[in-house]
Amino acid sequence: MGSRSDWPTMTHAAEALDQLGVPYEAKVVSAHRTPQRLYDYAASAKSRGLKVIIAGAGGAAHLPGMAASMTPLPVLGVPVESAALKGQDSLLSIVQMPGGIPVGTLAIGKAGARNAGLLAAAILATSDDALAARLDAFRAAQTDGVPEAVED
Ligand code: RP5
Repeated sequence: MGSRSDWPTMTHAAEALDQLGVPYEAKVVSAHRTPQRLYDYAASAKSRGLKVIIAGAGGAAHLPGMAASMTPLPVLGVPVESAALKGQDSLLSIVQMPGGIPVGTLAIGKAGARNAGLLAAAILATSDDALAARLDAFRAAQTDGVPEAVED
């Protein structure tokens, strides 16, 4: 994520990964304030054994696109809600990638972060049967948890 201030949002991605037993690392890597750290992180991600990158950032959110430009790994972008424009700026700057370097962009804020965790797990589950089974169980439990009646 681009800042420690993104963690209250991005922790929802971490929670989803925890729930599904997917190991991860959580780091602050700013495209604007720590460009060399971003270069080092993205350029070494695949050789360090990472499989998917979730990049959350707000405002003029260059982190996901810049990370995607420097790694062949799939990059999922989470637009963090900004104070000035409520994350519209984050969303548009992440989703409007020019053709050639894709970023899979999620919803603004908490839902997007949670879904980024779930989507990362789904990507990993295509080559991990045990994780696929955990994901199926999670989805079934979620379905079971939705009562049809409007009240008890
Ligand atoms: C972005 O600027 C970060 O991703 C964060 O969402 C936003 C504001 O950062 P802080 O000023 O709170 O550190 O780079």
